[in-house]
Amino acid sequence: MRLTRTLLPVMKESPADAQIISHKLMLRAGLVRQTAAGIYAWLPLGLRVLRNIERIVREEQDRAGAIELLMPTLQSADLWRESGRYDAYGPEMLRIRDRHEREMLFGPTNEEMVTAIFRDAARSYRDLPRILYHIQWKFRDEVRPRFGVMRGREFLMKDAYSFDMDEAGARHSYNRMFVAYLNTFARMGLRAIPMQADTGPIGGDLSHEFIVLAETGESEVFYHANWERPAALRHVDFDDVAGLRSIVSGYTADYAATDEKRDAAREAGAGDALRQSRGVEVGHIFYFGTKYSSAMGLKVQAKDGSEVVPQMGSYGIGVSRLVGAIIEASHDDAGIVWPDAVAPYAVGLVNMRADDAACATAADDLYARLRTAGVETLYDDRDERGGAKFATMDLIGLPWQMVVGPKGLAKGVVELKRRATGERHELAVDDAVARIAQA
Ligand code: P5A
Repeated sequence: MRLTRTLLPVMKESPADAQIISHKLMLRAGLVRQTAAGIYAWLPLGLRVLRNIERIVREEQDRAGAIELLMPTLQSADLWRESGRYDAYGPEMLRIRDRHEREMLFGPTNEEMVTAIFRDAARSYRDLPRILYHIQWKFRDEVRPRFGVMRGREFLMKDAYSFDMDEAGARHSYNRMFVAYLNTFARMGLRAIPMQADTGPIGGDLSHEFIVLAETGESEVFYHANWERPAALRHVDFDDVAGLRSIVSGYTADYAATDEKRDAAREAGAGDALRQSRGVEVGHIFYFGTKYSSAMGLKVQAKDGSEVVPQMGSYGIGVSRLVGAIIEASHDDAGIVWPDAVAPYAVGLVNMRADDAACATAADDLYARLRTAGVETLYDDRDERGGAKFATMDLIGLPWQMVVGPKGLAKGVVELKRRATGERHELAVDDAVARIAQA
């Protein structure tokens, strides 16, 4: 993409209303614009990051055996009356009336809707187990939307729902999502710590939050020093019940807890290995048994002909929140440092001297070659000074920068800079293209 053809409104100064670094950088780097309190438009660069995160989430859900569908954002109040949550949910629910005065709402979550869909579709044990998920916008009328997309009112969530014949099956589904989440966050370059959590308005008796450590996070966390090790990606057989159980128990053995459980953390004897930090909740999983299935009359026939009320769980990932969380975890004084897997473009191509015809021709040629090699490239072809272009590239944080200048050209080389480390190398043009194409 040529920078002169896209919409990339970068800002030198931080907007006054942004308090935390990820919010400041998202506005300065032209990723999002607020359109109302807690509601954001995704500009082209931000949308590319959001789509990359979605893709990783989707791939890992599919790998774990979950099945994608798409449910609407608007729901009927009657659906929520079936579970009893319509009155219980309170002012966080955005309630709407249509032209016939029918009561509707903008969905804050989908337990009711998916239970109704499954109730109409599933007849017997042959239809279970199933994990259904979608990636869809949610609305929660938070009292204090803040920190940009980290606590928005409208936000993108991946929500999955599991249906099993018995508790053992439901725990296996829970473990599938638990391990899928470890892999999902590791692929994004994040260390996310699973912590036992309260279930709040979703209900149930088993729950974990996945927390990314960041000083500006909203949750105070206590954890075992072992969690500071980087997470390894796993090749997992998701159908292996005992194997998954042992992975999960291995991960939950090292102590981790949120604020309220601080004293329990001390008592658990974490001792010198106990660390304290703040963190951002990027995922939350719940096992709640028959809470929704029994309230909403979901029943299926067992093998022996008896009727069984399926056991359920639900599993959320804050897809739009992750954009902020990744920036919190990966930035420096000059701007964002995108992990390769989620970066909006792999490389930023900079023509240092827009006024030099030979440089412009060489940069145009490199842009064509990178595109032919299938490398996602943002080409800064603006009529601007080199210094301003370098500042923009550092701010928007693409993993590689390729710089074309008159001195290098005379020698037949371009400069390749790795954003994360600042390392620079001069490479022959062919080698530079090949180097990036391999990365
Ligand atoms: C699990 C899936 C649920 O809603 N029902 C369906 C369950 N869980 S949750 O913890 O309430 O939300 C799941 C994740 O969504 C993100 N999130 C938010 N992101 C941005 N702004 C918000 N206001 C917001 N609220 C929740 C979090 O990442 C959370 O873990």
